[in-house]
Amino acid sequence: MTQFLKQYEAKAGQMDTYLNCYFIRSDNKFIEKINKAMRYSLTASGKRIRPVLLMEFCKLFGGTEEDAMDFAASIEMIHTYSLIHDDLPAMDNDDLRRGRPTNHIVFGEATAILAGDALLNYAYENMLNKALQDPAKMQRYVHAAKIIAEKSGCRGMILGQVADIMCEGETIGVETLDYVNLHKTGDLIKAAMMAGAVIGGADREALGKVEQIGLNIGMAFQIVDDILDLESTTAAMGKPRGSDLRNDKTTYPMLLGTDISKKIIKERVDHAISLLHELGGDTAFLEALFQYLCYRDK
Ligand code: GRG
Repeated sequence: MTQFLKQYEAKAGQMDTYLNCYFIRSDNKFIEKINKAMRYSLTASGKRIRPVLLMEFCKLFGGTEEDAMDFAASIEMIHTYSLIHDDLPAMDNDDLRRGRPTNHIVFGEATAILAGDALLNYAYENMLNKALQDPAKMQRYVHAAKIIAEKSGCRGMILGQVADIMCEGETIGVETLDYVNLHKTGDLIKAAMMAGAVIGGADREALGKVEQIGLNIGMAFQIVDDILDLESTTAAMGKPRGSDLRNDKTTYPMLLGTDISKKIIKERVDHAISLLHELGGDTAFLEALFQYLCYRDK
């Protein structure tokens, strides 16, 4: 295993441990029920990309792990809520997620909706708690929480999901596809990087660069996901890796072919890495992480 993978697994593992600490056992059967459903999806084996990005961008600007941990956990809660809701029968109607039956298959639709809602609210509770605990850095924490709220809400990830649903079954071009990808996938990745940078102390100019890095990595990440779906479908003769690949959804490899899509991924990653270098500091791990995320084969 490469040095990078060892480091990444250690950081993701640390995040797993931390996420587990947010839930306490209770004798109250109602509390126990919602906690169980939240924890089921949150502690399943996700890649923990967003919390690791948040943490690393915080450190790049001089912050510590302790400064960023609650926000890192919170962004993973928001990501997990979006997956639970996306899997519901009213949306993608998926049976499997993170190698397990989806939340609504195990707990029922009503509880799955509530578990998603609860994770979303718990995320903001934890972010605000952190802001209140550290008055000296309250401004940074509130700014970071605002970025996360904006980029995951009706001008960010949710907007992307709405656009995606509205485009189902329609013939769309690259411009519309970029709009969907930018918001649905790119905005939360961007928010993770920007929130980390703000907590670490980035100034306005640096934050603008981080936003551009997030945009490019988020877009590249979605194209990779679509190529992997297409390749696994071809390999399995009609069985998609996840049901994200559906006939009614347009993707980059469907529109432009795999070779051009891979060229676009490389252009975006190269651009992100050159902006990262402009930020200065020790960027080696982040550079390797971008390459891992955008040149992965599974
Ligand atoms: C329902 C509000 C709402 C939003 C849904 C995130 C999302 C928007 C839908 C999930 C489906 C999907 C394929 C989204 C594109 C982004 C993406 C590739 C998500 C998967 O992220 P990973 O690969 O997943 O980081 P893990 O499980 O590793 O965390």
